[in-house]
Amino acid sequence: MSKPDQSDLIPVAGNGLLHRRLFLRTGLGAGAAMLVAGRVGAEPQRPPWMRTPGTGMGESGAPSPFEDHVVRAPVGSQPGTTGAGVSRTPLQHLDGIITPSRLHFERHHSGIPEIDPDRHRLVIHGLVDRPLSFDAETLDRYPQVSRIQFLECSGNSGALTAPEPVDGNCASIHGLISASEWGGVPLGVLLEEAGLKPEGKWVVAAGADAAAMSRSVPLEKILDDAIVALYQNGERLRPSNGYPMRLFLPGWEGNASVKWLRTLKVTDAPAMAKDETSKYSDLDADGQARLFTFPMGVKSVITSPSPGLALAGPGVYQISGVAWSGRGRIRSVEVSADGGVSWAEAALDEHVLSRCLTRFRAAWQWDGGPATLLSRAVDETGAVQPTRASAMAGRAPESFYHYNGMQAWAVNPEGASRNVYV
Ligand SMILES: Nc1nc2c(c(=O)[nH]1)N[C@H]1C(S)=C(S)[C@@H](COP(=O)(O)O)O[C@H]1N2
Ligand SMILES: [Mo]
Repeated sequence: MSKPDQSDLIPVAGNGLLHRRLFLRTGLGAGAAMLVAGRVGAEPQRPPWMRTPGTGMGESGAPSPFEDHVVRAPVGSQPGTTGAGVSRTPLQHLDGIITPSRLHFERHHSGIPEIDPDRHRLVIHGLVDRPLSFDAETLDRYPQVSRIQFLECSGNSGALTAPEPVDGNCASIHGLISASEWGGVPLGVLLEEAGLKPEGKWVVAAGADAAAMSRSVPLEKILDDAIVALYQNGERLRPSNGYPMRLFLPGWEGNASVKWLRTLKVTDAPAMAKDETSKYSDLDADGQARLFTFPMGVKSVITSPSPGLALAGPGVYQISGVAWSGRGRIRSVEVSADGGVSWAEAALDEHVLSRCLTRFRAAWQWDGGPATLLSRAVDETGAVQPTRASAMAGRAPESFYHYNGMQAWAVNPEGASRNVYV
């Protein structure tokens, strides 16, 4: 077996960051694994589970019981309610770019309706020639597309707008983002069938939940890439994510992707619904509120190491995380181990998709001393993820939607990380 090439261990940025080629090589001679593996003297003993046949097949799979800590958490609802709140994706326990459906974050305004698909209809009306009604079975007969893309609540990462750093982890601070393969019917196809009137400029989407949550969406977006999603990671949508159908607007704030989609009304102006006026709008320091901030900004977060995942001791580690942008593909991600003084370019995994999570990795030789880890993403439009200071500039103190500043994790000599501001 070949030894790790010592030239790979030469730091390329401060406090131990190594060249990303440690992750770009595969096969014999890929040194990174050999730097951390334990040595053995002989062939290992057969473990007990090899001595009797295993359990049988089942109709539905479940994760290993040894993985039962990998759940959506924290889960919380407004006082006095059970269904007006969120549950968060445990980003710190996941790898790759797809969120398992059972771990997709949830944001409900009035709980999950129990919808019988045979009794659910999507109605398209308003400024159209022919109002139309569709059930899920009918929609299955239309052309369908697949989009592997993220969905992010615009309240995600808003905890970082607090004046003092909160004691949180990846899930509690950034867990309102998930990525799935969404399958469904392009909305342009359905609107064409209904016949758009020339005065139509907006589409007001409303859900079949008790909140009847509604949002206004400009017609250009609807005709560009919006779908009525029916499938999530190959199976029907989960009830929590909109079963049997939801609006899916790639790259745009999650709130506008109306779940349990019931009506689409073509109008000449936005409806000024609760969730586009009093909520999900951005208050500036001068008292002006900005409405309709649709695309989510370029952002990234290091998921490992992160709070709750302690380093075992000095040595070589993989820094890993996710980056995304509502405006297209991720172009590059840089990481810093010295609080942003110096930066090293991270390696990106193979799948770099538009408006999707992109996985990045960097090699880091931790000397056991204090370190502050940061990541900074750049998207294909050239937009650079801002520092916390510039992300906060001009915001009213109580404004917390659409925050995309950099996350800093301080690693202490015990190997534990915590949220800090730099
Ligand atoms: N009908 C309806 N649609 C809805 C919501 C809702 O409460 N009701 N929540 C919105 C918000 S704020 C977000 S962030 C996303 C969350 O989608 P998810 O629960 O599938 O993650 O759905 C949006 N669509
Ligand atoms: Mo949201």
